[in-house]
Amino acid sequence: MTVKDDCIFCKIANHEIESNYVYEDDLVCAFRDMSPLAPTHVLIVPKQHYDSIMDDVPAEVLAAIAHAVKEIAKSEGITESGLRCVTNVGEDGGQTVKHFHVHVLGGRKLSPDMGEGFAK
Ligand code: DGP
Repeated sequence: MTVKDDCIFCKIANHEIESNYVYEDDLVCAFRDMSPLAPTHVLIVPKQHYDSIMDDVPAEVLAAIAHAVKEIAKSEGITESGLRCVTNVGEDGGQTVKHFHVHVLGGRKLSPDMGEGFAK
């Protein structure tokens, strides 16, 4: 298992630090963002460390993330109303935590210009 000692999302994903979890399986876990931009704002995080989606993320981890999106949508009751998935990469992408994560936002009508606090 590749984890980084100084990575907050490695610690949360592996329960070294507890968080507000909404979903978990063998490969990923999901917890509520500490600065929510919508009624549902969940972060899906692989248990192994990858810097971003640009890293060598195995297909099974990407599939687990896609599965988690659907399970979270169901449990949050936003399958029909819709949602947005975002993954930020690097400086220009506004990535602040250097552990690959996918934001799942929903529960209100989101701006079509992607300006939900991700565009500075
Ligand atoms: P990004 O800009 O894509 O790297 O977003 C990182 C998000 O992670 C940001 O919305 C705030 C959230 N976040 C950072 N540290 C923590 C933490 O310790 N716990 C939780 N729940 N969320 C965090």
